[in-house]
Amino acid sequence: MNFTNPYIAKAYEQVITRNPNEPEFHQAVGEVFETIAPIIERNSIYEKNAILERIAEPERMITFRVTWVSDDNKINVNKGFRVQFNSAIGPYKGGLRLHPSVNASVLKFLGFEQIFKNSLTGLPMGGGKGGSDFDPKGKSDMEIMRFCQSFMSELFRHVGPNLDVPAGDIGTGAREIGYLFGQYKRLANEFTGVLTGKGLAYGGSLVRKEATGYGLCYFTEEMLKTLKNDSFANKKVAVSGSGNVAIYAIEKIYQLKGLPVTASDSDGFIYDPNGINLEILKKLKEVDRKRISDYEKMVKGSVYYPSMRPWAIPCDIALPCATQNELDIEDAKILVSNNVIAVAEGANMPCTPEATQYFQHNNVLFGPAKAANAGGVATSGLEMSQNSVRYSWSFEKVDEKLKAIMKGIFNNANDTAKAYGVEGDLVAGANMAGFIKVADAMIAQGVIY
Ligand code: NDP
Ligand code: 2IT
Repeated sequence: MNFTNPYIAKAYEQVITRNPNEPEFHQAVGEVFETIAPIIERNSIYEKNAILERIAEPERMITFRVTWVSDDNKINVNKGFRVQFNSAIGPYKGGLRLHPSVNASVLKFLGFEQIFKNSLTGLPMGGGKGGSDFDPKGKSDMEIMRFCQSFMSELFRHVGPNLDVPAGDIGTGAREIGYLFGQYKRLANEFTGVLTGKGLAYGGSLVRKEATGYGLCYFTEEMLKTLKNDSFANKKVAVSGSGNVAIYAIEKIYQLKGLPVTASDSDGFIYDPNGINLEILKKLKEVDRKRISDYEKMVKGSVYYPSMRPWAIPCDIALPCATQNELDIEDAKILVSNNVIAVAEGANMPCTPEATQYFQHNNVLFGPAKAANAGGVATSGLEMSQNSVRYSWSFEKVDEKLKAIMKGIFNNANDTAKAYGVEGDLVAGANMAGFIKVADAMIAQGVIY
């Protein structure tokens, strides 16, 4: 990282020395610090209030032991975490990731990103993230239940509907949220909206399941329309991942008349030139919890490749929806040589900084994660609103609100980029727009003398 502004350079250096061996966290902070220089330079109030030093330090970081018993009666131990990063504009809000790669660096990068993403939604939500290095793959339902109960047995004292409201992320879907909610309710002895992504029968919101994927497509459609007078119609789309975000991005691509041709998991990807069969994909992943390689046996004409990166398949639009750093500079070069027109991040930080810059320098429209995938947490915010008034809105109403929020996020990022002299740079626009609101709220609330 090369910062020309000395205050930003110093604040970043401090993040590196204070948080050694946390490359994902350094990357996420570096990307934000790099792009908000115009704001820091135009307004000395942020330096005077040490906002960069403060915003990059979590308000609270909780780590705990999670002990659970597997089906063979063995006692297992995992690490549990909750990073309560920033509560300047609302209660901490963000998902729980269950994946063996989870550690403090990964959760701090996710929690840091969440601050700005949540700010962009326009809803009153602070930033947080949590999870465990528990691997849900191959575990029985009962093992998942026992793990979730044990995890919540510790977490429950740190969360609450006006304090911190977790939700899903990688490895945490409807099943896990159900078990977590049940345990919270038992321990707290109250029925309250402490988690989002809940089942519809017990306080969940319509559209929450679809929200991240749908929102990603609403954002991309708006970006295509405004900046290129174009749309998804008749476009070939490469999608990575085959989880919650990828599945509902694929569903919305079809509704917008595009053709999604790939889906992947951590073992490999499937290329289906006729368009991914959504019904089969849903059954495979949501019901049977199988691998994407099984798709090839079920759909004629499809081909399975044992590599998790589908980016060499020629496409007009690329939507990385799996995990961080899954699209690097080599992938970016291939996509550009195949004339990709737009890339939008469904996952958090899926493109490396070099890949992002390569797209931007080659006039590829680029929708950064904080803006493009904010539809999930935005709809979580709508779930919180419905819970607090004890009412459920219709699918159409929530979907309309989601669409308006995504359009608003695009316009905010685009207008902010223009206002600060970096027209068309949605990475900078989103970071600056998200930052200003949080930083101003932090200043307004003062510091302890
Ligand atoms: P899921 O667990 O539903 O699906 C994750 C998908 O990505 C799976 O296909 C999984 O394959 C693949 N994947 C996960 N980790 C890796 C890895 N290390 N290497 C390769 N492939 C991997 O998660 P979601 O769809 O919810 O999340 C996907 C991304 O979207 C994440 O970055 C998440 O943070 C982000 N996101 C999610 C939101 C939500 O509302 N759920 C909201 C905003 C962002 P496999 O099964 O083999 O692990
Ligand atoms: O990364 C994300 O925004 C999420 N995993 C969703 C968080 C939420 O609280 O809905």
